[in-house]
Amino acid sequence: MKEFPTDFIWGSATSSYQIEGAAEEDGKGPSIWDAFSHIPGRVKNNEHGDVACDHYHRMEEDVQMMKALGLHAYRFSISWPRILPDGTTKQINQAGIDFYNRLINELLANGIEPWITLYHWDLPLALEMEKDGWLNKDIADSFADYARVCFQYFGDRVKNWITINEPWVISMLGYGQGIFAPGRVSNSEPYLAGHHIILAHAKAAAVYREEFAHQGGKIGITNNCDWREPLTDSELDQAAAQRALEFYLAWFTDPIYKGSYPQVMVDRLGDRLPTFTAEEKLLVQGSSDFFGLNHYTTMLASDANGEILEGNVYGNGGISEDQDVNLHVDPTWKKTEMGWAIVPWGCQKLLEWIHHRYDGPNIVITENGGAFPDEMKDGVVDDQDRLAYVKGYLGACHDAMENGVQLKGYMLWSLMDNFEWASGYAKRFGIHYVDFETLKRTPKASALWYREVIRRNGLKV
Ligand code: PNW
Repeated sequence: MKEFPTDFIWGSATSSYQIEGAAEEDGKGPSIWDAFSHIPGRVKNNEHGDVACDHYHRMEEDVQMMKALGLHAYRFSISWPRILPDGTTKQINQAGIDFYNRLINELLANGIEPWITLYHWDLPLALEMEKDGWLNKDIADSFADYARVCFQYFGDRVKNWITINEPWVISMLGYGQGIFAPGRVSNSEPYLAGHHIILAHAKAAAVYREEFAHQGGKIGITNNCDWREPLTDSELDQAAAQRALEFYLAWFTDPIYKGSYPQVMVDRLGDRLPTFTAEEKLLVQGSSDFFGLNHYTTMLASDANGEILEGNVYGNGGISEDQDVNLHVDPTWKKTEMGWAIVPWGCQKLLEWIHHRYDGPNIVITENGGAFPDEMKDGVVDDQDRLAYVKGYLGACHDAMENGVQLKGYMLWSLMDNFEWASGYAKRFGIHYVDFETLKRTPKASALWYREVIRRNGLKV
């Protein structure tokens, strides 16, 4: 048995746009994902989150599902425009406040700790149309104002706050490759958006620490990162893998833990990478109480030497050239339905890389999981592939902890099948199966297994 510490936090995660539905109900304003998903061609089969899992109307049932699992923690996000319909505090939507109050109270009444993400990509559309969203520095203040509203209304009961989910995805997929909202394609905007994301996070954290210290909670940010394994042990490939990790994760975590961007980004990006003033550096450094990490996969990195090869995972767009790295997947590795390779040892290596680079921070894995081609047969979904994925990654977490990594919790993505962004409903990440016709939820084999892992506080090996 691989046993976990007695205070280890076992959780599961979702996000507002992916599960709530009720897109135009009870005074909610539109978000960039409402708009983006309704542009023909942006999402597979032109699907959208208008109804999604209808969690907005099935919240009590969903909390019972979490209780049956024995979850310690539930990570969900607040839809910014459900609370502030135009993104500003001009109007606070009481019905939105009421919904999240009911959810929080229901969780606590069932012994489940709420972990709230303030921003999981559903930016109020008005801020995009009128202010250019994350490209405008003013967004940092808008976000801090929104965060303050959340601390005011929910902070008496909520003690775990995640400001922003996955700055890399917001910047690179939203402003670089354009495959996520707001759908822009550029090789400079990602770095501007990323800069404002860091400032927004830091301002919200400062509001929490300065005005709400008496609430006694913790606030941090969640970044995503894959592992980058050098293709060969040549010095050039080793340096390429390191550079790829710096362009992915250290882009956001170096400013927060060290006060500045990685030197390699400064050198390679020139004036496309904004700079922090002395005052901003102080605001940003030390602004996260824990290291939130979403991790799914691993790629092989090799030095590109100016030549981006056919088949590079990120194509010829800015990402590959900027870091001068070729990324590939070993053809012998098994993959999930997203095409993401299943490499548990990459998870261990990444955790140890973070541990060493940032002096042993408290890490929480706020997402890990996989999409698999689930089939419901006689009322049962026997997702042995997902179960094996999670078992492998949890084993890797345990090994990293034995090597000193301060991992404090693990949240499985996702509690239930949901709207998988540009992939629509075709990609299922849930440990509960959702029938999108009837919206009925059914625990998969992985859910029944995860319940036992939580109950035993460990993995049978
Ligand atoms: C994360 N990538 O998204 C998100 O936080 C979730 O909302 C999402 O459902 C989950 O992972 C599964 O996709 C990512 O291309 C999207 O590297 C894309 C990437 C990584 C994470």
